[in-house]
Amino acid sequence: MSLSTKKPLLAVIGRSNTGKSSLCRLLAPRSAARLIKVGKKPGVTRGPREIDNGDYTIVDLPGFGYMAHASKKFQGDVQDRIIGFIEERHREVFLAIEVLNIEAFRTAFDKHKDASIPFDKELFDFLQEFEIPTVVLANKADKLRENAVDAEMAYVTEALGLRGLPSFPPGNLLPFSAKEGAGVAVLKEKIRTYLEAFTRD
Ligand SMILES: Nc1nc2c(ncn2[C@@H]2O[C@H](COP(=O)(O)OP(=O)(O)OP(=O)(O)O)[C@@H](O)[C@H]2O)c(=O)[nH]1
Ligand SMILES: [Mg+2]
Repeated sequence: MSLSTKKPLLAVIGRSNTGKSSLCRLLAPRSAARLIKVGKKPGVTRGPREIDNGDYTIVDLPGFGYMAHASKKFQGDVQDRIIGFIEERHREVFLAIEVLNIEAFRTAFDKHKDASIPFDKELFDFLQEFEIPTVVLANKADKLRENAVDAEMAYVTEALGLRGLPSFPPGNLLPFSAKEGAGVAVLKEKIRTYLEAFTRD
């Protein structure tokens, strides 16, 4: 086992193209950030990729859902790998960040909700079952008009069933923009708090 895998893990998960790797770039040291691939088309990260970030390790997981040039079977395999990762490593994870594209969340979620439980929701519930502290990051907020952000955040609260969850403080749903750096200071503070609580216990 390499040294970095022994550090507590920050798991970055979510649908493809939501900005997970862009977020990892913002958190990682500059030398590592340069090596993280970001792309316009969904399905760029085929990881999980582990990034050493000093006292913890960031894990950039591949995105689920639609991916360019990938079969349905491959997409299903990715979901299985994300679930497998959580099952195997949950004891090491001090915080999971579920990244959403807040501009597209409602449309993507509505498309699936009658047929099955959308994977966004399944994944969130799965993290709670393993008692992994979770932050839901409403990324790409810069794409919405300022007065539209609140309504989309309220939709996410309903869709993921975040209201009144003892394991989920309301402040853990954060508006964010990896492009403009909005929300980074608040997020870094939360990461510190959860890391300290994890290493203390
Ligand atoms: N407008 C805007 N674009 C963003 C933001 N964050 C990421 N992007 C863009 O969204 C696209 C996807 O970003 P990635 O960071 O590669 O997304 P990902 O979730 O890692 O994607 P996969 O690895 O394919 O699952 C890129 O073109 C980014 O530049 C944001 O906050 N605002
Ligand atoms: Mg990626």
